[in-house]
Amino acid sequence: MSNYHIKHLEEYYQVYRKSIRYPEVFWEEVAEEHFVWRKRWDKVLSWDFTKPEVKWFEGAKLNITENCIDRHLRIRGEKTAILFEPNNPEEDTQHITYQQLYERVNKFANVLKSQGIKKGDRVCIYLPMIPELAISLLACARIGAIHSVVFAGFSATALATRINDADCKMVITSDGSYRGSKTIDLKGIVDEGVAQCPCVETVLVAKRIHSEINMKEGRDQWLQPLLDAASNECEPEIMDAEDPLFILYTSGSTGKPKGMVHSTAGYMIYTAYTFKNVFNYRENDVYWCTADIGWITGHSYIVYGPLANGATTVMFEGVPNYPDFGRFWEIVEKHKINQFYTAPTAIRALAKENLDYVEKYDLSSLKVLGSVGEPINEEAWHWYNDNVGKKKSPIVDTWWQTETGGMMISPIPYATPTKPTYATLPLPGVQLALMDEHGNEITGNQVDGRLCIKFPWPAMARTIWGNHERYRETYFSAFKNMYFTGDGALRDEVGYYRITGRVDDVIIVSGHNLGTAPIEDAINEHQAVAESAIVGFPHDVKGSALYGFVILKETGESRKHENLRKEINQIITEHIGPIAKLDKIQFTVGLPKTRSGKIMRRILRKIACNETDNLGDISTLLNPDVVQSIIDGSLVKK
Ligand code: 6R9
Repeated sequence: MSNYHIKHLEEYYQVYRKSIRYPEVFWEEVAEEHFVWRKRWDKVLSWDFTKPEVKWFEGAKLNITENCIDRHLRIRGEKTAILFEPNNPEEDTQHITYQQLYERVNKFANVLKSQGIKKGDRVCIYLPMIPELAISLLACARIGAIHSVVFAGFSATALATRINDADCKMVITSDGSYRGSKTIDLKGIVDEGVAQCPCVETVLVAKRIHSEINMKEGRDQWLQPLLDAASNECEPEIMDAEDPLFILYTSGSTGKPKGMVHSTAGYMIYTAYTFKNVFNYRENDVYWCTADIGWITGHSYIVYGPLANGATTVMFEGVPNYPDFGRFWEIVEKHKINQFYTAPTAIRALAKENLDYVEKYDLSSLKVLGSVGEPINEEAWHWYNDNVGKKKSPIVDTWWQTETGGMMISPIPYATPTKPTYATLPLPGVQLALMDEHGNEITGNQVDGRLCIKFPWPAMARTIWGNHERYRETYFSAFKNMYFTGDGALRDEVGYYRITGRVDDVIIVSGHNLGTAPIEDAINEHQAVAESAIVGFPHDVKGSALYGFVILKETGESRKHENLRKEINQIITEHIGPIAKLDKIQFTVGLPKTRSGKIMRRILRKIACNETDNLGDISTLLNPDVVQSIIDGSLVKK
């Protein structure tokens, strides 16, 4: 891609205004400048949010892997595309060049074909963070098969539900995986899950931990011998712009997970454009996103966005605390990482530990720090800024969703002045609206409301797999002609946006709307507090009152807890006002979290309301054990 970057705030506003006034011209220019098209589009955009139907670059033909791999070979063939950092720091890093990536993807694509996978077939990928994961996504895309990656931490039941929903013919997995000092029997989980999936004909198995596993005759095949026998040339399948590229499941507030369907051309240009601008990516930078490819962040900003830019993207197999809490920083120093992208939950966990773990390493290569997945609280923001970025690397707090495909609100580094806890300004092409509960747009600044998007952007999901009506109902029915995000946001005096949390997390106390995030921010400011979560519970006078679950850095003696409760409420009063004071504060060992690190408030709400006999499915939690400790009021880790 060209070297063009937005360089200062005024330029951002110019680009933004143009992108809003002439969205089709704007995106057409992005598409024309940077990509390989087998056939040009007939029409840039057609859309109707009532159906809803959105089409970008209709008539165009392309293959995304030609754009992510083939076209780099001439000038970047020997450049590292994927830098694989294993779980065990003693094991060698692997550098996969663009040329090697080309060969490995082509071989893998030929294996898929030889196993009967054709354009439009769904392939489930259940792999740890090893190179085969990125390669298998690209191999599917090479032949036009639709990949459906399931995070390899989900249970057998969760896996089976997703395989059946998308009617996958094949599952790609490994014998097992490493996670810190542990190993996980992935193939065992797949066996249990696939037993409930009549649609699965083949299971391909990569070797990672060399464990003894069962191979089911007629269904299971070792990957390596098939790769060895395959040719390293595979003609790319020429796809329509709107052909589905992948399905990725996200959990809704109710019902079964939603298989969000992303299409090819729009997703490609949007992830490429946002990657380059939000990370200020320059040729020869080394970029690292710590997410797992099992989440949208990994799809868009480990695989497709970086590779479409010919970047070097790091894949890390391990965890932040193995062999110790310095692992992230050791890797930053070792590979001279320039852009580092992680989640607030990881930052908070590391901020609890001794600063020596950070200070030991040379982090001077860092130029941009990213945050994604949840609101970043003020304390974590400062810790990240002070200790990792040394106050010289801008933090890009990027707001977006599985459904949006790419980042939507974020500072442009070195152009947009950052402000702690603010995702700041919409990216070019993104038209936001804040709506009130009567369906009216709230104009002006210093206001808050429900965050909606008024105009299509290229990477938006096109439907929910097999259930278009649910797609319409969930995202396009709350507000006329708008995509509703499910989040609340405020717009400050200069037009910066701050995400205030899921709208379903809003708690109304004595008629005042309170977002959970600002209260949690305030509590986390207390020096004894590691993390907290707020929910509402019924109250005679106030309607709802606030219940806080608080993790302390050190449990300490219980006689001190009463004082701590007072101090926490004092801080809340100082930050927000007495209205936001908590009626109940429970100190706890942990908070129930989803695999991607989001607090499951639904469960905490039930505990706060004493409805513990009906907690719903907790099997997909990262830490299901913690639920019983909270119910018991125990401060001891199980
Ligand atoms: C990319 C991703 C989406 C939800 C989203 C919002 C929350 C994500 C955020 C953020 C505040 C940010 N969220 N980024 N909240 N600030 N920078 O995380 O996708 O897993 O689908 O989650 O996450 O609530 O609606 P996904």
